[in-house]
Amino acid sequence: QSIAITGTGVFTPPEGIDNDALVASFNAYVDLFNREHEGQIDLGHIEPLAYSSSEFIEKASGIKHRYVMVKDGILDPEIMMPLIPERPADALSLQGEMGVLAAQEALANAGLQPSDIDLVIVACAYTQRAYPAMAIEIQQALGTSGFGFDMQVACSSATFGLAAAKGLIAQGSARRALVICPEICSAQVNYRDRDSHFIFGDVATAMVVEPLAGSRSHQSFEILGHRCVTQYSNNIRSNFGFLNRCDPATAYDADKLFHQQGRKVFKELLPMIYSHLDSQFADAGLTPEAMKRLWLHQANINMNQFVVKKLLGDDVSADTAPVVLDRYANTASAGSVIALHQHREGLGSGDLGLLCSFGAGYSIGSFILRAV
Ligand code: CO8
Repeated sequence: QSIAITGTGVFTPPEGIDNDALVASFNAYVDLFNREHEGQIDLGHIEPLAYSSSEFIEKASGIKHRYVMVKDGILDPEIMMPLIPERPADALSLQGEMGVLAAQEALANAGLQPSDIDLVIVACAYTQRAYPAMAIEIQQALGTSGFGFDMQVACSSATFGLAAAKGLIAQGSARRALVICPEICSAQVNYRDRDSHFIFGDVATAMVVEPLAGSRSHQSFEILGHRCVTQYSNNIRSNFGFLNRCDPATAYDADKLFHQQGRKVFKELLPMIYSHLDSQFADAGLTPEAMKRLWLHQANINMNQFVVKKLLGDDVSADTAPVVLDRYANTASAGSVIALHQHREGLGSGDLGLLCSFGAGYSIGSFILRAV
């Protein structure tokens, strides 16, 4: 049976931060640090910190702005993290709330009610707790039936989640699924790190996945094929985890936040993406030129331009490979789904497109979709 994405939704957080505001706060932190460590710096025992710049950020990444769930604290050079009050156990969690809002839009676009769904997969870079699963909380909040579970594959969580949903529907374990990616990346950003303080933003996305036959959606994307691959690398890493508190001396060290060797990632991941897509297209009996739209992972504009050029050559219009990272920044797993949701118009029935994630792990997940 043909399985399709029959509805998508995006919840955009209420607050935004542009590069200039972020850089002003980072540079105020640099001044504070260098003043505080003046003696050590003068003796040559430590290096002074260097300023960040909006020009660098836009040129190196394409990012101009990011949304965050909670702005309070992020721009304060004495704090430099979002101050997110803990909610009581009987209240809907922050990540649950984002997920529900994205899911409701996806359900409306699919022409479905929560009771039509019997599988919820929450797939994202971090879940705010281990159990009960975020998916089960969202199942309860929405009023869906069946079962739910969480999965984490960093930037490829959405595509791997989509693959899991498709497989479970195909084997008869579920009728219809929601794949929800509530990403609160701001909580894992090291806003004191010049190399990465600008990279991430928050968002939630949702996709309804179901058999095409009987779908009530006005706009669906049939899944023609997909391919997932992983290959271990330490070049994008966070050591945050449930064992942190068992070593109190290191529990709050900077390695517990996102950190990466951005240049190495660039160099190693691109060839992996090229060969992955080459073999996927060859096996599907298709050429990249058959793709009318590329909904690519949104981590870095230069990286995306390399992928687009490799697939389609030089003369590619902006709407063929839509960019959302200028406003949303890197939103881990959600970026390619935001692109799909916001740039799904203008395709004729039968037109093909590629939904593709790549990132930490390393991991790549790619779907060839046909507009219905
Ligand atoms: N302001 C001014 N100058 C700077 C800054 C700054 N903020 N930062 C670095 N510089 C300087 C450097 O010091 C360097 O100076 P010099 O040449 O004198 O040594 C110069 O600028 C160039 O630095 P880089 O070589 O580091 O700069 P790049 O051009 O490589 O750009 C990027 C850096 C933007 C990080 C780029 O390498 C990149 O984006 N690479 C791809 C990485 C990628 O895609 N990573 C994926 C990560 S996302 C993911 O997998 C999800 C993880 C899970 C979610 C996490 C949620 C938090």
